[in-house]
Amino acid sequence: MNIGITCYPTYGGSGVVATELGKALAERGHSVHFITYAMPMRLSGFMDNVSFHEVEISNYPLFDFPLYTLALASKMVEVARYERLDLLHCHYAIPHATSAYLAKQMLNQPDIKVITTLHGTDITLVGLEPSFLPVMKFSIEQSDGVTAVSRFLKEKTLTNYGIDKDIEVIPNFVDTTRYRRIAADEVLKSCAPHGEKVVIHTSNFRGVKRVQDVIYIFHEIRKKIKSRLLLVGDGPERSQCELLCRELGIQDDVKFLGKQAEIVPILSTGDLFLLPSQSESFGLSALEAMACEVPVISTSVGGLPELQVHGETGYIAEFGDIDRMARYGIDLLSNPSKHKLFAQAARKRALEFEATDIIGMYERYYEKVLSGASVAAA
Ligand code: GMT
Repeated sequence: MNIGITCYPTYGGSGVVATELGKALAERGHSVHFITYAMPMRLSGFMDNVSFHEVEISNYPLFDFPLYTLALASKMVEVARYERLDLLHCHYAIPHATSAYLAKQMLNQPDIKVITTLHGTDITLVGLEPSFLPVMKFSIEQSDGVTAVSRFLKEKTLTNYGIDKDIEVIPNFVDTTRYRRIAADEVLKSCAPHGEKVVIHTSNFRGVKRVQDVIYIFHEIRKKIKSRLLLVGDGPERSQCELLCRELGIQDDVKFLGKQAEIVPILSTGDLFLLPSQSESFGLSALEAMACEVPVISTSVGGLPELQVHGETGYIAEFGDIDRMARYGIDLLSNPSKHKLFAQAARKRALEFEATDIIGMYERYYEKVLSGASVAAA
């Protein structure tokens, strides 16, 4: 198949899923064309069957705001024509699904199919804003196929937007041959040189991630257990988080590692992963940690209970219940035999989201949509 993939190229779950999916499809012999405004974060170096098409946005003085949706639509048309695309797969509905709809109208080729994968905040947050809601509903309904990364997100989409459409649930995935616990002496030597327990959080430091809660939970854990906190990623809340660590006087035990391209050696030092999000449609970062044998303590929001097994792979608590999450953390970190069982269970659960299987689900879904099989009726 000739597949166009559009995603956000920045640090974030939807871009990671789109890029890893594209690379895996290319390895299976498909021709994959990434269409976006910058090289996706996890796409570097030459790869057979993969090309990158940059969307250029012109800055005419009359335009107060960049017209990315339109520039993307035009680039989609160009790539679809020259590369004879069979389908355009949009990750994150806003504005990608809208651009793809426009592109399809301009192409006037009913055979080219548009598939939209919903990732989370496109549905739960941004899309609900009155300025976007009608165009979101329209663009989702006009897609030839729609997938969501959890049952939670599927239900949310159907109820929030009143959409009469079948949505296929295809969960996030992880390459468990790459994401596995490895010896990570270098990272340990630098981040936890005196045998401290390692607590990890990775995110884009947006409000919904509640990184401040991570710090408060760690603050409680640290009172009982010699430990270090590794914070991976960057974003709007980072400065506030650095300030909070100083106010709590724990700055020497918290390392802000910033955006990291290679996460496995870091996760491999982990004893505990914290994800106290306010909203999380799936929780790819938790899955990646689990694959590296790191038990997870998370909230019960969104799709997290579809990934995590409470009392087996980690613990689940109510959103905002910092004390409970801290107690769970102390319990796990002070009980080595229990911790070992949880670490093994986390890895076992992650194997259920093995990339090879989930990529196959996408491939089969593509075939279904391309064959014109009905995916329209719920
Ligand atoms: O979590 C983020 O803020 C990034 C966001 C994105 O769109 O890049 O992640 C969303 O998509 C991921 C991949 O499908 C999911 O694993 C995340 O749970 C989801 N984030 C939220 O729903 C907040």
